[in-house]
Amino acid sequence: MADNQKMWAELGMNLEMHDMLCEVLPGAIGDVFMSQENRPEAMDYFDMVLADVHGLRPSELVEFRKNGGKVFGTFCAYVPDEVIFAAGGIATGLCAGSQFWVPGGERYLPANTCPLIKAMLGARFDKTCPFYRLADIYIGENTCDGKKKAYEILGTDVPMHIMDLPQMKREKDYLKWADEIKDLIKVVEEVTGNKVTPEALAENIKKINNKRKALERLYKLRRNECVPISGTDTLLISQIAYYDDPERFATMVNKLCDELEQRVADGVSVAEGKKRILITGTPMAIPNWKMHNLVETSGGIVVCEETCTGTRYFENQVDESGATLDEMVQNIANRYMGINCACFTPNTGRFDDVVRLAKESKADGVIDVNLMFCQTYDIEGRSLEERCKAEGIPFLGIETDYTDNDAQQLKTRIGAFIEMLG
Ligand code: BJ8
Repeated sequence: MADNQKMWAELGMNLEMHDMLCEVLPGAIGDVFMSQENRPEAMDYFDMVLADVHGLRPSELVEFRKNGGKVFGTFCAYVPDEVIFAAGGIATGLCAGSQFWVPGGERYLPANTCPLIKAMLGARFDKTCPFYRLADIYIGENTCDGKKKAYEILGTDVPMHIMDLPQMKREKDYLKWADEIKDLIKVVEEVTGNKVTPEALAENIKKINNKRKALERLYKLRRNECVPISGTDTLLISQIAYYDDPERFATMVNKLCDELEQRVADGVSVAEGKKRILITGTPMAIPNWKMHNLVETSGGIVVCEETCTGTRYFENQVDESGATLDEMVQNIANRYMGINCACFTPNTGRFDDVVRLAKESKADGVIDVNLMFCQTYDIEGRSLEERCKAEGIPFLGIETDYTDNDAQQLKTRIGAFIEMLG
């Protein structure tokens, strides 16, 4: 802890304010995670990462930078980590899931902005997150309007590169995204001073694919009648995926999956008598565990997340057969364009995904969770509800933020929905 204090001071953090943030974390971890019964032993690793979330990984990244390495902060599931690692850099997600950062963001943004965006700016400008301090450059993307404009404000304080994500999925859009990835390659080469070679890119395509495969294995295990792990624990793992070392992360997830396979064989379940719920909607950045906690303390078990802290992050591998840099870049572009974010039009692929995943995970019902003031997901929610209803899938739409103000009211609604599932 003393070492952490020194590191945080050297990163120019606001230590007094950061102490206030650190004070609430142990209580939240106890309430949300440690209160669960019958957790897999291999969750130890992820618990440890969480308990020292601002110490463990940041100290590795600080060390990496001392040796000349460059760290790239990212915000979106569309940013291809492969090319950053291929240049010898490290990509780290910049999470924005805490209410603690929202008031800081409101100093720069209208109050009616999505809490994720407000938290992004609060984390940076309040100087209370080591990841936001240590990243050499941020990689943003043109997705929703709020993020786009917020990046302009972040760019006054930190170097930023914005990727222009197409918002339709025509052939020319796939080519355009490949072009954007080539521009990103130029940026990472410039920042790191290293060339992205075909060999390095091929190696890192495999590395990130392995991480995806580990997560896919984990998610498939949740489809069993015996659900061997809670949704709350799985969400934590998906959140950590954004910033942990990819190889170590894949190893630890696979180790956990070995244990979960044994649990399934032994008939160990954390879902006895609970209703199976698929959650879809906006991403749940660390430490936003609100919905999972509410569902899983109201008679439900979350068996799948169709979100960017869920299947959108790992479904579909990058084709590993590319021989040239151009082929590899196009293969990367094709994989990422397969993500179905509400900033695209049309986005019916997401509806197909939700229906497919609900069937695969044998969900009894779907809960669509929208972060307040996120227009794209909010508007899309209506069509998603119609589609789910047409498929005979019970559906509940929820809009919420990072505060606990609505927790009781949500618990009542979720409890009633779960009861209605029979
Ligand atoms: S690929 S979901 S991570 S943009 S910030 S859209 S909640 S108003 S985060 Fe996202 Fe990439 Fe899409 Fe995924 Fe809404 Fe808030 Fe915008 Fe948000």
